[in-house]
Amino acid sequence: MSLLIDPVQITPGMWLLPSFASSAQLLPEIDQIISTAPLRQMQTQRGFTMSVAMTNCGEVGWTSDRRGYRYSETDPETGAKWPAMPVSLKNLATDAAKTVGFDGFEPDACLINQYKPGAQMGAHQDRNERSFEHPIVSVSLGITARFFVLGEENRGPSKSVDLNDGDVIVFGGEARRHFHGVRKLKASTHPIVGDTRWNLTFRVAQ
Ligand code: MD3
Ligand code: FE
Repeated sequence: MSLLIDPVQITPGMWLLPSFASSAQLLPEIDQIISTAPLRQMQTQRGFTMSVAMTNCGEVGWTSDRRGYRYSETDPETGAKWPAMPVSLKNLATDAAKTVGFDGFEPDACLINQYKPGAQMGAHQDRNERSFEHPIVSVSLGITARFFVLGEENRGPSKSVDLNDGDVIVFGGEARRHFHGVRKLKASTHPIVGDTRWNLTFRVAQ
């Protein structure tokens, strides 16, 4: 099935695989994860509450609080290990990366972002991972969001892409370092997912 997908290069190193993933298949996996590692709105170092609700699966998970951003082996809310990354999710990420030339992508972390209408993510770089040499694979499910990407600096012209249900993006090479974010989510409804957008980002953190 996935072999029929034509990757589209958005910028050097940034590849879109339209409809590569299936929300009907992935939603039960997400439900299982959030039943043990509940969604939470994290605090930034400056004391703001993020509008996106987050959790993780994998060997380590990304967290933020007044002490800063980091990867942790345990969920600070429960003290327990993060739920394991389901094999089906890991294989999806590995397949997507391989489709655009990144063989052997073995993520050890998956950040799960839940957007409700009005939620957004300001421009940032992902730089808490040990190395930039591995790509990041992003899976979007549910209602459409407008994603934007800049360059190595948080200024200048941006490029925008609408991310629809099932779309997968692979960020490798120079795109891996680029500032990016998500515009405020407009209210809408997806027939399976409802009034929600999910984004899963698969990373090699350690
Ligand atoms: C480009 N999430 O979780 S996914 C994030 O839709 C994040 O929830 C957004 O940015 C979301 O960090 C965008 C696309 C994405 C993820 C990681 C990247 C783009 C990236 C890392 C480097 C460059
Ligand atoms: Fe990011």
